[in-house]
Amino acid sequence: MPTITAFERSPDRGRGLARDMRVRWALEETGQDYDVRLLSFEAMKQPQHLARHPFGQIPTYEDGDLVLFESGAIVLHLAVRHAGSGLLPEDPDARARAIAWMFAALNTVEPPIVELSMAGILERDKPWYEARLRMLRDRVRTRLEQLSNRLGKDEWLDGAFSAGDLMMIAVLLRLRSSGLLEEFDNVAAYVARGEARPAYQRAFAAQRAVFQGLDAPDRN
Ligand SMILES: N[C@@H](CCC(=O)N[C@@H](CS)C(=O)NCC(=O)O)C(=O)O
Repeated sequence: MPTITAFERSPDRGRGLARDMRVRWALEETGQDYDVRLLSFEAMKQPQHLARHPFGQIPTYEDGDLVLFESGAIVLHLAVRHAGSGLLPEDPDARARAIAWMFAALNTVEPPIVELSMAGILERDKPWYEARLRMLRDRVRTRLEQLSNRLGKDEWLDGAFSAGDLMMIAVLLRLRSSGLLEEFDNVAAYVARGEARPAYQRAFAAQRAVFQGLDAPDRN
């Protein structure tokens, strides 16, 4: 059974924003049981974990001899490995487009979102904070508007739900408390469709149970 790593005490207080959430979601979509190794911030920087993750972060994924880091690489591995799960389309062109959406989520949409949330944590006391906040919110808004235009009235980004949607929705969820998602009805509805998936719900409950100090709920 694969083992992933996650925060022992997630800074998001169990709101599903840490990046193990996207891996848990992919594991649930592909029907895989998994173990979780919970790590303190200190343990993440120790040699044992640095051997798994050169940057001392979570999540990681271990299955037999395979040790992976980077949430995108892990989700892609799961989608390829469990081809029948439908996380990647069979048609080669559609598959390539789903992977492109994964990269878009991680490389184009997530960076301004991370910058916005980091500013809220680290720069709140700076004299220029309000002006910077406006600029960062506008940068995120630009991406949301572009995504909204592409999505239009469609249910998912490119045909059936795929790993591209999983990654995009996992990234967009980090905007939950910003009020920005609500400015784009179709994007907000898209995120809600993702959250309504039973696999997402199971993953969310499992990571929340860690924060609440409970055992993970029964998966059946
Ligand atoms: N690009 C990496 C980012 C990993 C990352 O930033 N993980 C955060 C938790 S969501 C972390 O471990 N932060 C603690 C730290 O960097 O010390 C991925 O997608 O897996």
